Amino acid sequence: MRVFAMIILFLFITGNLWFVGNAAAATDTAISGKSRQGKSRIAPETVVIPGGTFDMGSTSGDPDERPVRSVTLDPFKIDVHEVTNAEYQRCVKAGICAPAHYDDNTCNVMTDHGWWEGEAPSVFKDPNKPVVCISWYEAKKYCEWKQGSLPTEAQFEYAARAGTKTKYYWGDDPDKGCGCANGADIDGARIFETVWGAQYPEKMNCHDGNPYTAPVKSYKPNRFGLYDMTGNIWEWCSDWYAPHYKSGAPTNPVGADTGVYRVLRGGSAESAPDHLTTTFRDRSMPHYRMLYDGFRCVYKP
Ligand SMILES: [Ca+2]
Ligand SMILES: [Ca+2]
Repeated sequence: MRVFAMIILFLFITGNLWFVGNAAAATDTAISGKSRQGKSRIAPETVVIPGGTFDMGSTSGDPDERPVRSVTLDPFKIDVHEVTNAEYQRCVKAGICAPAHYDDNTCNVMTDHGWWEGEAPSVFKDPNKPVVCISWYEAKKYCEWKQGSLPTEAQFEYAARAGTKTKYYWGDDPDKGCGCANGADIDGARIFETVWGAQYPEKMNCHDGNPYTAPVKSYKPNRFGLYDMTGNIWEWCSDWYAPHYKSGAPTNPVGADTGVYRVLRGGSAESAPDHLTTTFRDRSMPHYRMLYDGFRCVYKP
């Protein structure tokens, strides 16, 4: 399921970055890009999500999105955007967090030899972009430093839906998502076709402006005012992954009691539309670090 990341990163590393097109990304010029000092101008922000009951999962998605069940959540507070490189660096400077693993050959990137643990391209290190190459343990430590925690999978889906019942927070049509999310789009397809001579199999048929990660808050927020709950980077959740949900109507569910993988949610810049839905579930081993995996935190309101 990480094939798109493999392809895109291969093209980047081999110097085939000729991305054009920036038609639809709703970039806020007030917050995008670096300052002259190269520091982030994006402030940490949170929003309180009201408690409520919603139908979690999907009958039209993958089998692990079932059974659809009625979930009730207490109110919680959540980061408005993904944790940025600049924010994470503050935890590093405080002596709490280990540096993001961009250059120590412990992050999984792609070269012409395939997936291996190598150095992350510099395009991922912008202070306003989400921190990646972070294990689940490292994400958890950051959130605890912030006196929060990683979101549960139920909290993430509830926050991502923001009251909607459609596949995406903007509706059911992935081709209308390019102002709303950084996913696999036409430009990713163009890069792919140029080098590989084949059709990019699945994509949003529009231009989202970013073949790699984008600065946080580059796209429209959902109804809760949250950015990039769909796309840009996958986000670690606190739950162990299980191949199906427990049935019933739980309140504040926390996932499986134990497992091998931790849940990742939301899809990323390398994700095809089927992986960008509000219900799609990805997973990874908690010690694993990937170029498109990051996180945000939740807090008590
Ligand atoms: Ca994209
Ligand atoms: Ca995201």
